Formats: sequence, structure tokens, C-alpha cells
Amino acid sequence: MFGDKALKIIFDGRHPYIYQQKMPSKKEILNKLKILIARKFDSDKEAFDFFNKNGNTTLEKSELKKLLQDAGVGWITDEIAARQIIAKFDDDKNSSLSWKEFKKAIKALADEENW
Ligand SMILES: [Ca+2]
Ligand SMILES: [Ca+2]
Repeated sequence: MFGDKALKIIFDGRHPYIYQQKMPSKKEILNKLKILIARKFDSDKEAFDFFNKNGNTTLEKSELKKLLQDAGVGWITDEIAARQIIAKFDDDKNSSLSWKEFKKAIKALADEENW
């Protein structure tokens, strides 16, 4: 279902509003992440620790989403991208990314063009 468009429909009680955003490619997301990390952190690990707000050993979807938002991924596509990244790189299937999985994700995002 992942084409290049992401849609979100919001009701204000009377009217539906349809928002549409272009889904960024993996490479675009990776570039954004790399820029964020280079600007604000000394290393990938420091970024991981910073966004691991609850101080456990993994980035949950909400934490990963915040990271993507801070990197400038749009507010519709951040949710989809976070879900996709976890679905793809969560090797032990605990619905979140350990440091090891996160590292692998950063590395692998560079290798593939699209979702
Ligand atoms: Ca966490
Ligand atoms: Ca995991």
C-alpha cells in the first residue's frame, strides 16, 4: 500500500479535511537523519540516547517518530516511516529498536532507494 503518497483525513466535527503528503524515499529520510545527527549530536549513539526519552534500552515508535519529526520528516509521513522502519529492522520483534537494530537501520537505509 505504500506508494509515494501519504493521506490523512481529519474531521473537525462537520467537515472532513484531506491532507496529502509525498512519502519521502528512504534515502531522503536517511539524509534528514544524518543532517540532524551531525548538527545536534556527536554520534549516532548520542542521538539514540537523547531520543530514548524513557531511558530503557530501545526506541519505541513514539520516540522514533519524534526523532523523525526533529529531522524534518512531515507530520503525516513520520508515523508511516516510523512504523515501516520498525517493521523492517525490529529483529527480535519487540516493537521497538535496540541500539543494535537502530545502527543497522541507519546503515541499511542508505542501501535502498524506496519503501
Ligand atoms: Ca525508549
Ligand atoms: Ca527490537
